[in-house]
Amino acid sequence: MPLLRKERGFKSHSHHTLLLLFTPLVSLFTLADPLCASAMAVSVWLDCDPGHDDALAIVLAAHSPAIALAGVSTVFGNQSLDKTTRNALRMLHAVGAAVRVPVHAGAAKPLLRPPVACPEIHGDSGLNIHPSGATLPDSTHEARAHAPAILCMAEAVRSGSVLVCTGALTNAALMLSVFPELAAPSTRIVFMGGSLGEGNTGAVAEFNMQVDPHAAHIVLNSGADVTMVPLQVTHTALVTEDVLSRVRGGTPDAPRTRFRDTVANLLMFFAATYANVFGFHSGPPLHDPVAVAYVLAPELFVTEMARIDVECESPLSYGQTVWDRWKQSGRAANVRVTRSMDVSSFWHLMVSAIASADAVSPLNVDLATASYTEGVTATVTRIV
Ligand SMILES: [Ca+2]
Repeated sequence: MPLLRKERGFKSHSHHTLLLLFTPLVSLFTLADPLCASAMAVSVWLDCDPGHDDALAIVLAAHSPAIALAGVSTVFGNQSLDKTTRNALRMLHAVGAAVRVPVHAGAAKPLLRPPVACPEIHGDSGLNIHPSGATLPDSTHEARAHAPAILCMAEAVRSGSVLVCTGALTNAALMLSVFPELAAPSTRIVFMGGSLGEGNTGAVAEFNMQVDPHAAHIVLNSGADVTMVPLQVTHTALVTEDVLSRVRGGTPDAPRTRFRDTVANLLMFFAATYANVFGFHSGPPLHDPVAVAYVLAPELFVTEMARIDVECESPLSYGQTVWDRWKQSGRAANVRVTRSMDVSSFWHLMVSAIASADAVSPLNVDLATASYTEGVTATVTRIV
């Protein structure tokens, strides 16, 4: 039996192949007939801490025809909860999804450890933009406050949504603890985080795991169907100059829009901090959309069932995802770990989603002279 296998995933390969071939066509159906698109889409609840790579995860989740984005919840992490919530609202506004996708503010601090933030990578706002770019405007919408985030998240999961986590696992751990009936294989959780080797916040710990290792422990030992997207995979999704060019429109004479320009300038800020802090000079790794891409197109990934435990106590290595590669512990596998992905196809999905968002973004509309309705193709403002 081979150690590695191609993932069969949540839907058939033939559907995905058709989807790739006819993405522009399907995008039209999304606008013209939401029921047509939703009939074939996987429902996703995105739990995030935007964050530059979370921002692109929002683009991918909100603008992939094969995903129906049921809701977004936020967590402390890249910045304080207030800031990550504001950033989620700003990105959903920018992609023209502020009305159809509700935002819920979740946990402001880890279960046990003191809260942290990551301004050295994401800036004071959590979503700083390159100085050459325009400011990302605030949304006119606010986070929903009628019920706790984990209650709404649980309702979505109960209805079949896949929970995609791109920040600390605090909200997911709280949901599984408060609603223990969801700690079962029918609950599907895909998270960006962990490492099978070196870390990015310390020698061996990845940031999302290190900031709340106790939450990660709860999720990994919950009995849910858990998939981990570790650094070894996300570090293959580098925002190269070629990727940046495609984000801007693909060709030198492609129409530049405020939306594309904003996304490019967010990525340029991210590129600068990753170059300064980690020495990534070929472009920063766009971690979080990779977890969304796994739900969208699992056939692009090679996966392996594995035993993963989280170190919660050691001052030297807390947050380390300890990978029992050679099954020395004798304990059962508890996590599906992605080991590699088709990087070219990942960028095809990401760039297609950016094009879809660009078509309806209110950032492309001069609101002083034109009206704007969410989901309707925007009048593009070209930047010269
Ligand atoms: Ca994140």
